[in-house]
Amino acid sequence: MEIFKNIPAIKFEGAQSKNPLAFKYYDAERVVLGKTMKEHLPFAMAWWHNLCANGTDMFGRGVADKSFGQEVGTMAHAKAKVDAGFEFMQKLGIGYFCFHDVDIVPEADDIKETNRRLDEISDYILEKMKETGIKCLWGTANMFSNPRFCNGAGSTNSADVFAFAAAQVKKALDITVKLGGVGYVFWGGREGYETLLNTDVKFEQNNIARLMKMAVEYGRSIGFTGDFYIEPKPKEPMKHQYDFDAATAIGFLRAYGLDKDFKLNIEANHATLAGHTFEHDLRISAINGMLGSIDANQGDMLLGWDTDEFPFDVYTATMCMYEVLKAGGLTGGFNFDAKNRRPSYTFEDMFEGFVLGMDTFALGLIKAAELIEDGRIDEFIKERYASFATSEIGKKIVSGKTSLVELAAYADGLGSPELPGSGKQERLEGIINNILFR
Ligand code: XUL
Ligand code: CO
Repeated sequence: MEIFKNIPAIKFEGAQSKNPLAFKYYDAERVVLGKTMKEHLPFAMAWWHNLCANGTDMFGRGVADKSFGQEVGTMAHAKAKVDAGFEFMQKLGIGYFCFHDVDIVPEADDIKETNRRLDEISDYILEKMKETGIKCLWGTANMFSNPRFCNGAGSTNSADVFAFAAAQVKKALDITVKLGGVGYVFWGGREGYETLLNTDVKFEQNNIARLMKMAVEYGRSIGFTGDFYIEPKPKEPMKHQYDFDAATAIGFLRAYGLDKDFKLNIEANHATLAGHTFEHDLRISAINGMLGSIDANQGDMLLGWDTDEFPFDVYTATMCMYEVLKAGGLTGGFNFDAKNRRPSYTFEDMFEGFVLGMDTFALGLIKAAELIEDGRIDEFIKERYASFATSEIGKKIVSGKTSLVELAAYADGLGSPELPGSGKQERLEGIINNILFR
């Protein structure tokens, strides 16, 4: 039974189209730098925002009706969400989805019953996957919504709650493997603290690492060959979260020997909450060989929280795709961890959010490819460090064949070194505008 009745399959109509339910830039088969857009941009739908969230916020109840004709909180509703989700992804040409355990079934009072429901719904999802060819990008366990996780999951002070979290991770891994997921995510929403006055940071971090190690051991034992991901976020809901940003998460993974099995899932709005640009966290991940997947969304410069908006900012999407192209692509994909604004509560709005996001990233891809082909940025950076490639002393520094003593003796002969050359930021920013708007 068709759920989104008045909404046709979304087609590419080109930049001149005024049809809100058509792609202006995302042309799945268009080839950019040797690969199709579809290959460059493995888009995913986030089950939670798209099929569960109804606009409820701290100040008011939901506005959007996501019952899909069933009583919310029942297994019939869980199945209706599967039907809605697959129809939605098919109509948009989205190849992947991401889920938390409790997005796909209502949580029962007893975990044995929740797990039974997960088995039942994942059978149904698997059928739909076979029918449509749509795949699972990643799964995860929600270890932040239930009150038992108020002090964290891996970082909790309660051994029983830790055990419960472990049980959820185990089951979420089972389901992710059953659905052929490419990755498995840890987003540590409550893995942090409200005050140091009641917190043993070292103990909590050791325990988070213990949970992750057990997840790796179990995952590998049941045939999971994909990547585990940490999704860094500095704060919200906790005042301070341990996976603050890419650099912090990489340090943590290396300190505990988890860096071979984990990569990062970088979310735009999390990077900006950490006081970075999106592209900063992508670059830090990429240069450390840990850029795995992306949660595509954007925040609001004037709001200090995680607004999870559909990406609209083409500058940022261009800089993101520049990083992704330079890194040779993602092993994961682009999950729209994004939700419609509360007043955009219709089914049509759900589609238009994705049309906006997919078009924004398609434009970002086109423009990032042009930037690379243009070559001026690359050329400038190469020139900027040329003294290390051309001068004798520069070559010695880079090859590690010198010492403070030798460099000090060299500096004695320099007098006052010449200024290091202009950074030319304004010229480079002009090149970006030139490529974006020519
Ligand atoms: C929260 C967030 C999560 C993770 C998965 O800010 O991004 O939805 O992506 O738990
Ligand atoms: Co996210």
